[in-house]
Amino acid sequence: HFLQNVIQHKTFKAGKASVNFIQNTPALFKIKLPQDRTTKITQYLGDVTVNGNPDVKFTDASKVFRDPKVPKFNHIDAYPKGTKNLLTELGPEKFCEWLKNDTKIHYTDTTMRDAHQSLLATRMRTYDMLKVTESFAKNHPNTFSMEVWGGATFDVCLRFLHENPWGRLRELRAAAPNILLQMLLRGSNGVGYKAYPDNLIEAFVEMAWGNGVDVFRIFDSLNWVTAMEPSISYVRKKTDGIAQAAISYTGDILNPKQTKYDLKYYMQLAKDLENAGAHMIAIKDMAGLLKPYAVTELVAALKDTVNLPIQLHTHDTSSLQTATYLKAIEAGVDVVDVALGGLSGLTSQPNFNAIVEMMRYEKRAHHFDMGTLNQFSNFWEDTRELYYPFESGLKSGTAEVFQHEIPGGQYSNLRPQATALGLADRFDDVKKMYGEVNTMFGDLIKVTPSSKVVGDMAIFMVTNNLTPEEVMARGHEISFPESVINFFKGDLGQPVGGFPKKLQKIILKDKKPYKDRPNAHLKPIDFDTEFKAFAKKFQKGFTRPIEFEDFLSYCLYPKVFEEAHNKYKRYGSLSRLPTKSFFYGLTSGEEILVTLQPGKTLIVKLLSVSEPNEDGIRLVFFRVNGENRYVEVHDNK
Ligand code: 3PY
Ligand code: ZN
Repeated sequence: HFLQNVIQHKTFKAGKASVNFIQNTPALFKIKLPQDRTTKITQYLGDVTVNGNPDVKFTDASKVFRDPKVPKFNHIDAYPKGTKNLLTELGPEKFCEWLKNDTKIHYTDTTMRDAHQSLLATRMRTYDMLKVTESFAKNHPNTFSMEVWGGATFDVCLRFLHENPWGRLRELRAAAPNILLQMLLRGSNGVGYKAYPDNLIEAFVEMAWGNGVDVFRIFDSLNWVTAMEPSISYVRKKTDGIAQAAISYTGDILNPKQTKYDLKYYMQLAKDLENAGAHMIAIKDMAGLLKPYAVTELVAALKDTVNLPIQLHTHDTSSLQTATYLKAIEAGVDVVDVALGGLSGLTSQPNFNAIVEMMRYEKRAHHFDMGTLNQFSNFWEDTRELYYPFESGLKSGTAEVFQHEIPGGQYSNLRPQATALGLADRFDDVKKMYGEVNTMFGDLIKVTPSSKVVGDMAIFMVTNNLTPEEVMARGHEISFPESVINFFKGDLGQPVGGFPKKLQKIILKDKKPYKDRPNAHLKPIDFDTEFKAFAKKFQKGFTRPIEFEDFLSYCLYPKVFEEAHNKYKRYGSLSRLPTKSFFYGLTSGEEILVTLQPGKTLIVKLLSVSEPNEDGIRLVFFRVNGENRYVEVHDNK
């Protein structure tokens, strides 16, 4: 702020500032605080210090945090050229030709999306990501792409983190302009858990590209190509980005008894996706079931079937998946998904650092400076500590996943979901039941949102002590969870081989199922009229102009958006608050720096918290940039 005062002073502007200019100009030291933002931020800090963050279910007072170190980079230097520059130069078709012909193995870094979705219930804040993004983009421009958006991150930004997901995307784009940014799109379900009107998905894709996404990984939770075709066509029509269509892998192609999802099934699926216009094919092994010897066959077969680059995604839940990558690389896969060491392994992706080492001196090696790559791993290892209440509790790989088939991205959520329903001690039963529900439902592709339906049913059955046999025998008297009923109606589309008929009747009772695309039943959004009405309703609470992107957030998650908006009105933007303070508040005497924007930094110190008065109100005293102030907080404990 002081610097801004200097720069904006008329003497300085006129180039007449002498050596004594600063000393002789007291006005430069008059620093005006952004009062409203300061009040809101201190209110948040007061609330969270007294009552805790409602999203944090337990705290450990003995926890000591280390200060994560950002690997060195030069802020002034231009960004080295990377894949984003190449895509701009070549366009998607030629870019994919280049990728297919390049013999080096390429890496997608999932640290900022799937890794924390799968290990920390998606709670990673933009604040921590932005600390390292520029450094990473400058140190490792060889990275094929950074997966940073989509999946559950959109919902979690709004629901739990007080963040605008579009703002996150724009800031990451600005910090990494040279590397492809990637998102996970649930096809016709967007970044949600149900079908949305087609024109909403189309607008979403267009705006995602406009705000920074280059690679759209598109999947359908039942591998239903009919449901993926529109999204593929929107990427082709509305963007110059890459439509990467995913085949979601389940079961085991090597199991001779398993005839539903065999090699032929996946080959046909890949062919259909190529015909639908995909630029790339991803094998999306969301639960980590694709074993090393199976991937050899799958990659070879897909390379024979389609003329597109192939990317492999897995989760290391069993701890076997590095071997799968080795075999896939030998079989000629073009890109593999990895996470930086500190956020890798278990339900997350295999370890980026270790895989680069594995490939060193090999024909397909891709050079990465290991010194800094390891520093980035350390950065995330230290940062991860701040998120300890969101850890899933899994301590080692588990081969149980080959039985229950729970996706990595769901695993870290299923335990808290079960715990919240009083099933903490019965998580083993929930996992077992998940596998049994899958069999009962006819062996499904299980990935968001179909995986959520299986999870909901498993929890429902464990809660009510129901066995599959009992459901079949007395299901007519049972009211099933809404998500399960809607699924059997056809609201998530059609599963491979159709629904099990008898169970469908038991669950639907007198409701009628349908077979066409769920989206075809939804009224298109009238963007002109509805956006105007939206802006009128919500502009008042915003200190920035309301955007069309906000309207898209609202269309996808109306209730969540409204609640986020209410929080925004009370607290303003909290994205600049350090993570420790965001989750745990301040301790007495603790001082933090909050850089609201370049040149506007608050130095906030917690002085004391009073005893509650007879109405339960405590006064929380702060010193903010040398000025004393307090906020009132009702003690809810
Ligand atoms: C998501 O849809 O969020 C997933 O990560 C699916 O694997
Ligand atoms: Zn995944």
